[in-house]
Amino acid sequence: MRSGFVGLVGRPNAGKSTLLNRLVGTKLAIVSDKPQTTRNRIVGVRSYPDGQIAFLDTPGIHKPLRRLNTRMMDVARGALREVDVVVLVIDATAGEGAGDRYVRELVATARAPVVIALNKVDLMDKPALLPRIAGLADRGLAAEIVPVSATTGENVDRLEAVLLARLPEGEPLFPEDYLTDQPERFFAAELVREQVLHHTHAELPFSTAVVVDAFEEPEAPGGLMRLHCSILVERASQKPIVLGKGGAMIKAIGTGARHALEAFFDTRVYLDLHVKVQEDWRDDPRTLTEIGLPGDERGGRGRRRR
Ligand SMILES: Nc1nc2c(ncn2[C@@H]2O[C@H](COP(=O)(O)OP(=O)(O)O)[C@@H](O)[C@H]2O)c(=O)[nH]1
Ligand SMILES: [Mg+2]
Repeated sequence: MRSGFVGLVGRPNAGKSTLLNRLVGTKLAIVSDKPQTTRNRIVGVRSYPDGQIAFLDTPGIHKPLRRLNTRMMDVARGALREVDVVVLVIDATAGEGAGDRYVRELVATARAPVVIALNKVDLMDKPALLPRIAGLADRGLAAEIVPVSATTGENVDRLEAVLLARLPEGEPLFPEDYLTDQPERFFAAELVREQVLHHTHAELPFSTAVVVDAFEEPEAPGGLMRLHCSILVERASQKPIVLGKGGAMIKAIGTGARHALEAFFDTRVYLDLHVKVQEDWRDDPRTLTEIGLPGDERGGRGRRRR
């Protein structure tokens, strides 16, 4: 048996979260076409007949301007340090930019072996893929390069085999049916935030957060889960945008989120949403801790497993 931690890192929008969901077979991480969707470290455990992998999804690597982004980068850097294998997820359809060099420099600091998952190959002509792989191989950053599609699942089994082979020998670290260490209210907030991202544009996706004010589990199976959330915005002018004309936008967000929550928790859900203006929450340590990004005010990073 082999077992250990595998970190999914890379540029924003490379498909790390889509890949995590594909790998664990459950939607643990929300996905959007906007960069910086993932803010936290999300663990997803998958058990195989010959081992177990704990995957760590991480925020995309970018230049941090706000305290929120600094903490997101702490999460990504922390993952690089604590995993047994690093998966550098690269969008095969995206051209190389300055940001990629930054990612390579950061990944080069990891002591763990690096495997490149060259993602989104479903969008590529196969002939165009070969020079891309050759170019990446020339850099010598990765022990192996595996072209995959997180969306279709193409070649993901090959990636899993490559990763398992590189993990240390050992018994599984978690029970066989273990999935994640994030609390349910985290997923609740994320599913609401996914709808906010889906329905908003421009600045709003970056300047919104979702905070769970109250979370009541159903008293009996099939009962009603009650969830009260605040959608934080940074400026008073953003509130009417999230509410929409006659409340149409918040209604659409609520309906979409309720369906997602009911599917995720497999129960009926009562969802109450409020939009709250909280200036500069992105730089407020308390709010950041509340949304699962603890920092120095707690005297170190929380949530470490090992
Ligand atoms: N066509 C295609 N789209 C993908 C693939 N993987 C991710 N995407 C899309 O790329 C966008 C960013 O995905 P996400 O998983 O949120 O990226 P992350 O920021 O790296 O976590 C979303 O619109 C995904 O649907 C893939 O393999 N093929
Ligand atoms: Mg993500």
